Amino acid sequence: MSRKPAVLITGANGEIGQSLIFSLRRADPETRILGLDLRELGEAIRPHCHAAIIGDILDQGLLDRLVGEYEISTIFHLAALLSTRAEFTPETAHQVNVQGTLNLLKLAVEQARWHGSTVKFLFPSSIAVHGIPDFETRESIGPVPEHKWTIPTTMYGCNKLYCENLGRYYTRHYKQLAAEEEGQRIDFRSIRFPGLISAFTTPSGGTSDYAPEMIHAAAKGVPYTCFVRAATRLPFMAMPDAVDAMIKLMAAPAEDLQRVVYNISAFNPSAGEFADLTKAAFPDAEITFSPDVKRERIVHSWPAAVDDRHARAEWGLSPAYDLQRTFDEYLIPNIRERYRT
Ligand code: AKB
Repeated sequence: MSRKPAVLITGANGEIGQSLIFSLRRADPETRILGLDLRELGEAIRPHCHAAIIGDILDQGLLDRLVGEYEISTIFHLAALLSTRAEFTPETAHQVNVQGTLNLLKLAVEQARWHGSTVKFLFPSSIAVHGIPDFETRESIGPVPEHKWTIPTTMYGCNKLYCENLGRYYTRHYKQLAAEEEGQRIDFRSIRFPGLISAFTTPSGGTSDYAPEMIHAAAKGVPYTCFVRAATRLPFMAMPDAVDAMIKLMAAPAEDLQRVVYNISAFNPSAGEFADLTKAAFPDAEITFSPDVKRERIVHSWPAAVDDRHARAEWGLSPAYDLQRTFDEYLIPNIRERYRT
């Protein structure tokens, strides 16, 4: 039994989870982190977790035990099946991405009831909630705001969009017809992430993976065939800025927030520009373009740029890394060190 408030992170072993754990602990070494993942937590992050829990967000018994054992004040619900993987197993993706999120929202309500205060809930949504019909349209519409073009074409996009709505429901309308007022129990906040690029981990199962795959392959001296055309543009962000954005949004006073879901982005290079910067850093890199029509169609259904003015105005989104700085100060030095090239 441990009744000090704890932060629950699902998908703790994933790309975002690992970075988030380091950042939270750096900001406050006393933070009690419960790291939950299907796989055993990596050695580097395990010492930073008060408890490392191997388990499934679909295991109701496990979640019930967490409610009984801990006082959870904050949840970062990062566990998900990403867009490419979800297209191979759409029903499993729905189970994990939607049922898993519902389970966590229910856990948050029970926690809030149990200890009588609001539970904060961060949900990472995605540019995949957008669905743009074709390449020409995406080139002509300019930066896309949160409420436009929201008819996604992927299972992952459908899941994320629905869960944004679930979170809004749990925060603003939960059991609205109940005889007794529930009061506000969950404070759900969501960020629509662009493609993310980390120097320390490689993604798996996503469709924005071509950018990080390209640079990690170049550093390892492995040829890379990019599955979108060189002209394809997509919003991206360096991982430290993504984590910083989550921490900033969670710290923002509720009265400053006008919405539940926020677009964010930092830069939006074409795949060709990304390849040029990669080759400038690794002159021997072998990068070719051979578009995979189906995966490229998914990328082209996402915006080439997003309008993130609400995040900037309401909670101070201000990415520190533009594209050049991401390469010069974050990716290249850390990736070189990682592969010792
Ligand atoms: C994916 O490619 O599925 C993710 C995303 C854009 O949310 N990286």
